[in-house]
Amino acid sequence: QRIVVLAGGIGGARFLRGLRSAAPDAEITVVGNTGDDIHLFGLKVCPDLDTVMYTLGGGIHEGQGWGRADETFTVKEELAAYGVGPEWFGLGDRDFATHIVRTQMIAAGYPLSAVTEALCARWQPGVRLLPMTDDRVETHVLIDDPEAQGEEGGRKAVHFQEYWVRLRASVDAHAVVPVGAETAKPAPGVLEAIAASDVVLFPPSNPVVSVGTILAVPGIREAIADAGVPVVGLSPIVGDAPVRGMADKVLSAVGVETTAAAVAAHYGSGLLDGWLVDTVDAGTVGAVEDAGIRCRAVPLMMSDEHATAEMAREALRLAEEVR
Ligand code: GDP
Ligand code: FO1
Ligand code: CA
Repeated sequence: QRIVVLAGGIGGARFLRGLRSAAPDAEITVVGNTGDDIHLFGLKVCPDLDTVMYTLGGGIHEGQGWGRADETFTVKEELAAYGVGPEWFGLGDRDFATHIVRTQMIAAGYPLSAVTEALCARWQPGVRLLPMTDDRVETHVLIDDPEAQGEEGGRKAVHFQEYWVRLRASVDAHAVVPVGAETAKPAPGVLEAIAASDVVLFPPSNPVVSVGTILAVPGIREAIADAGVPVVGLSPIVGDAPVRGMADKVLSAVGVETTAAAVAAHYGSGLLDGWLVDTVDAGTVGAVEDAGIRCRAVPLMMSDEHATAEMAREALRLAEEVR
């Protein structure tokens, strides 16, 4: 069985760990979000690709969900001693090595997809990890600019990481813009994997800044629709709130309510065939089905790998029902 998964960071990575154990013989291709990528200290950092790679490769800081286990921060402290920031982004020593290798290979002319494959040769994630594109796409968030208050257009765009990590999404997002997406091309292998897939899954990743950004790369959404295979998603919203993170902030920015049913409607019946909501949201199953999307309520908390594998099995079962 060939499965394609559009994944962000933590939610995508944890789901993939369950999927891998639920479907050990499946050929899993992950199309990873690169809109979160940021250049820091001259290095290219790809948080979502690295979260998937470290999680599936056994190197992740489990409690945090991102970055490396057993991490130290000597380089960061030394940079700070020079007054060189940003200090709000925590790059650890072990993690730095990944970004150095990546940046060096890119400078040598390798596309991000080839670099990701090379990094995965070490981590052996057990899936084929592809960036959504080799081109530069950067998600920016439009927020109020206190410096320009009262004036028309008193707003500014900040990098997604600045909004998420430095500002902790504490201010309203007026818009989310995947800068560069409109001219980006899917990375080699992405459209081919989708066309050859038996099922496409949307893990419980952020619908706006993870899955939404991947779908913003021209050709990917169309390839999924054209593949003619079941497309099944799992809600990252449980009980009208994100399980973790601040997805409600970016959902508001695109005019979508923070409910499992609203996220399904946002993807739409033109794209999505099946949708899993948590048992606490069982009351919304009817509304989702009325919108033309087959829906089931099952436990959706990824508390451990066993529970997550069961979620993956439910998603694959729903895919068979709508096939
Ligand atoms: P990020 O890039 O690290 O933000 O990760 P993703 O975009 O892949 O996933 C983020 C989403 O995962 C958030 O909106 C969370 O609500 C969701 N999430 C995290 N843990 C769980 C869980 O155990 N169950 C469900 N259903 N969603 C989860
Ligand atoms: N998230 C944080 O909340 N604080 C950090 O300092 C931070 C550093 C960091 C370094 C490398 C990396 O791959 C991820 C990192 N993240 C950090 C996570 C991350 O950038 C975001 O949670 C996701 O991009 C949100 O989608
Ligand atoms: Ca992310």
